[in-house]
Amino acid sequence: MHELVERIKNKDIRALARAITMVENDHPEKLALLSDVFSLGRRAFTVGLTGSPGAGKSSLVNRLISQVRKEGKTIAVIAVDPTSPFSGGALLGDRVRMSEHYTDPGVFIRSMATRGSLGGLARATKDAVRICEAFGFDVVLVETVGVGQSELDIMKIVDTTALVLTPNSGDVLQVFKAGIMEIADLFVINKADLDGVVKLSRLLRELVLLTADENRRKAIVKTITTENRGIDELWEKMKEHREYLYSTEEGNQKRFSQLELEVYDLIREEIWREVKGFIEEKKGLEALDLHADPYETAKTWLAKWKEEAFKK
Ligand SMILES: Nc1nc2c(ncn2[C@@H]2O[C@H](COP(=O)(O)OP(=O)(O)OP(=O)(O)O)[C@@H](O)[C@H]2O)c(=O)[nH]1
Ligand SMILES: [Mg+2]
Repeated sequence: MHELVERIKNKDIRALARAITMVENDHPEKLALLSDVFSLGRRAFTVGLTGSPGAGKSSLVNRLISQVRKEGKTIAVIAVDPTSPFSGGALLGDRVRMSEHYTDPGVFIRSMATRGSLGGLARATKDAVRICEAFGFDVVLVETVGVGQSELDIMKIVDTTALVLTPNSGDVLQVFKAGIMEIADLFVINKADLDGVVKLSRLLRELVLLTADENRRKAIVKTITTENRGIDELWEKMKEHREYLYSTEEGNQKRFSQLELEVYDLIREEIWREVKGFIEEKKGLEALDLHADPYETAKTWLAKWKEEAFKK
């Protein structure tokens, strides 16, 4: 077994941090490491929180950490910022928001940034979640800012995805965005102390009814993090969703699609790595001029790579 995984197994927090850096940076040993990580067979309850910038995700995470700790469980938090190439920097505010937990050995908080991982940020995040699971955390929580593709990716990564909305913003429109109703397993109306709660929750309820399958209606929970309200209910609903995943056919179906997607993602990443390596080795694109046909070029190099690959 990989030396680092041995250390992770024995709850070495520095090994944990080091392994996450390796997946973030696409270290050549990444896949071997992850395979060992997976073979430990440790699983956690994985939860995603996504929503617009400033919706209160980190404040919710902070409260959820307390909730989980109250139950005597350990928790890892991965904060993903798809807008920042640096891990750590954007999290300065969060350090303040979650400061009470930084000295708790049952809590691990880590930020991730884009930094050009081959499989993309979603892939690196999934790997980081796996590493946290291998360490033995009971709960792994991923916070990701809902911009662009990232909020749709989160559903591939975790068991339970909560979409955080607020009543005072353009968030009402958020729910009409393609795919949003589908990715969210439950909805959080945070900042429920502000005006507009009634309107937003009515709209959400209608949408939930419209899109509900027969067996499960998605929960809507109101929270006010500043007053620590609604957090216990939110945590209950999250756990209920997990129950559903592990006890019903539809839940199983969702887990199966996640697995399938992951296998395809890994294959795509691996093939891309190989083909790119092959082209670079042959300095294939260096002679390209600006009028080159990208379709033809891609086809030609794929064919060359295939020919070589079959010879092996
Ligand atoms: N009134 C009110 N303000 C809140 C509530 N929850 C969070 N806030 C405030 O909203 C602001 C943003 O909170 P964050 O927790 O940083 O939000 P976030 O979604 O993590 O933000 P990003 O990570 O930057 O996308 C802060 O000033 C919080 O104090 C709430 O329930 N009510
Ligand atoms: Mg945040």
